Amino acid sequence: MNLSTIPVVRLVIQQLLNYGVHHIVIAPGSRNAPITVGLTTHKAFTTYSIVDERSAGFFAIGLSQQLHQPVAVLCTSGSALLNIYPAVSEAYYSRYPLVVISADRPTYQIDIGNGQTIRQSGVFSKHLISETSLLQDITHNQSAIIESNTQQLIDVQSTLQEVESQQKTIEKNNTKYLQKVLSEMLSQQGPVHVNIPLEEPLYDFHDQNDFVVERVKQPKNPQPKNLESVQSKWNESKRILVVVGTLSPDALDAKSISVLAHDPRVVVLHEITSNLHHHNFISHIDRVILPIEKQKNSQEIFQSLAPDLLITMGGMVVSKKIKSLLRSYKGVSHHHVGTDRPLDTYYLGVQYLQIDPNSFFVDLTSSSDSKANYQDQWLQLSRQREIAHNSFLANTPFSDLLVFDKIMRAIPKNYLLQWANSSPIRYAQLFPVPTDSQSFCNRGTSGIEGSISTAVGAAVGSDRPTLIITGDLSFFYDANALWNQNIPANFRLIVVNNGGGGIFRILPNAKETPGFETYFETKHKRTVKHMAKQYDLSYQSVRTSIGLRLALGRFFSKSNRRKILEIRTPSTTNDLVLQSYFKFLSEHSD
Ligand SMILES: Cc1ncc(C[n+]2csc(CCOP(=O)(O)OP(=O)(O)O)c2C)c(N)n1
Repeated sequence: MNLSTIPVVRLVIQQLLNYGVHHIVIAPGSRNAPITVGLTTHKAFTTYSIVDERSAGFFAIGLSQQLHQPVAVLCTSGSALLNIYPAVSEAYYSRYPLVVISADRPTYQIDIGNGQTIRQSGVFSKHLISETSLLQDITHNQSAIIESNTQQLIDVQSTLQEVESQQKTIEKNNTKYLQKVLSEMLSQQGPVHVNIPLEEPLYDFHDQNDFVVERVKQPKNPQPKNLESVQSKWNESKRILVVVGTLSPDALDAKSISVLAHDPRVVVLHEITSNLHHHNFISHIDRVILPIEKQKNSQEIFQSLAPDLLITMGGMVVSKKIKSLLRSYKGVSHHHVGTDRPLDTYYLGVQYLQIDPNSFFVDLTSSSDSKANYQDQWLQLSRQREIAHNSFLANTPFSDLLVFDKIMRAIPKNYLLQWANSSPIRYAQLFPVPTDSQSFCNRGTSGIEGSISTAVGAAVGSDRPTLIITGDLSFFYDANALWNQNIPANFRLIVVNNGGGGIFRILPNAKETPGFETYFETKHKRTVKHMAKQYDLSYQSVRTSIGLRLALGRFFSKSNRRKILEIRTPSTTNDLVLQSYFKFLSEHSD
C-alpha cells in the first residue's frame, strides 16, 4: 500500500482495521488525499468514490444498513463536510454506525483567509454519539508550523529530542481518542466524527504495510436488572399491546414470533419497516384506526381497545394515528424492549429494558387463558378492513392509491424495498407486502434528501434486487444519487410523479392555504426522462392502469440495465381517492 508520511494517517488506518470499518465512501478533495491513498491502496478496504458528499453520506447509510457493519465517509476540508450533516442526523436517529472522517487545515490556518476552510471541529456535535479532533503531527513539515505567527504547537526553543518526544505523546493521545470514538460508535451504534488536521505536503507516500490488526468487537450488554420485573408484568397483564417500529429483518427469532402470535392477550401492531410477517399480527395500523375516528361512537371503540401494558420494540414509528391513540391512553405502563434508544413517543413515561428482544421473550410462554380475547378483538377489526379494502380497490380510478396496489402485487420474489418519504412510505403501509421482501425507509429524520442515495448504497450492500419507490420531489432532490459508478444492474427505481408534493394535498385543510401550489405542493411539469438518459438507465413512462400493468412486467424482467419507471398520476384527484378510501372503510365497519 501507499502510506502517507504524515504519522496520523497510519493511526487512523490502524484503528479502522481494529474496529472493523472496512467500507469507506470517499468524496474527492486534496486535503484528504493522504488518507484516500492509504485506504484505496490497502487490500482490507472496499472503497467507493462519490462526488456529492450529501449523497455519499446516505450511500454509506444504505451500505451499513445491509452489511450490518460500520461504514466511513471521508471528505476534504471546508463546506464539503457540512453536506454530510443530513446523513449524520439520519444515522443518529436511525442508529447507523457511520464514521465521518474529515480532513482539516491545521488550526492556525483557520479564519485567516485561506480557501476551503471553515470551523470543522464540533459541527455535528448535537447529533453524534462521539467525536474527536485529532492533534496535529508536529514532525510533519515542522518549518511550516513554525512559520505561522499564531501556532502554539511547537515551542521554537525546543530541541529535536523534545519535539520527537512531544510527537510521541501526540500519537499516543490520538490513538486514545480514536479508540474512544470508535468503541462508542460500536457500543451505541450511531454516527461519530473524526476531524484530522493535515499540513502540506499531502502527496508524500512510501510503500509500507505492516499493520497488525487487533480486532475489537461490539461489547455485549449485561443482563438488565429489571428483566424479571418486566417479565412478571407481562405474565400478569390481560391486554398487552406490542407496537413495533423500524426493525431489521430477522431481528425476532421464531420463538419470539410464536410467543407474540399465539397469546390471545397479545396484539402486535407493526409497520412495513418492522419486517415482520404473521397472520396474527396487524400490519396496516392506519387502515384499522383511521376509520374508527370517523365513527360516531369512536371514543367508546377506542376505549374498548385500550391495553393495560404497552411494549414497544424497534426504532421510529411512521403512523401518526397510533401515536395520537396511544397518547390518549393515560396511565398505561410503557416498556421499551431492545438495545435501541427508548423514546417517550406516547407521553406515557417510557421504562427501558435494555436487552435483545429475543432474550426477553425466550423465557415467556403464551397464556392459556381461554377467556382472553384482546388479540381477537383487534384481529376482527383488521379482517373487516381487509374485506372493505379489497372491495374498494376493485373499483378505484387511476390514482396514487391504485398505483401502490398494483406495484405491491407485481413485486417479484426476494426484493429489497426502499421507500421514500413521505407519501410512498405512508401508502405502502396500507398494502400487504410480499413476505419474502425486506423494507427500509429513512425514518430517522423523515427527510426527502437521501432516499435514492440510501437505496443505491443498500443495493450495493445486498445481494437482493433493489427497488426504490419515491415521489417526484424526493427524486429530483436526490437525483445525484444516480451519479454513482457502483449501481448494480438489478437496481429498479419507480417515481410516482404526481407533479409536486402530493403529500401536502393529503394533509387536512392544507390545500386551501394561500399560495398552496407554489409554496407547499411546489407544482411542476418536470419529467424523469432526461435524468434517466443522463445516467444511462432504461426508462418507461405510464399514466394509465393498463399501461402500468404492462410496464411493470417489463420493468421487473431481468436485464443488464438499471431501470426507471415513471408513473404519472393525477395530482388533483389523488387526495380525493384516498379520502373516499378511508370513508369507505369506516362505512364498512361494524
Ligand atoms: C429535506 C427535507 N425537506 C423538506 C421536507 C418536507 N417534505 C416532506 S414530504 C415533502 C414532499 C415530498 O414530495 P414527493 O417526493 O413528490 O412525494 P409525495 O408528495 O408523493 O410524498 C416535503 C417537501 C422533508 N421531509 N425533508
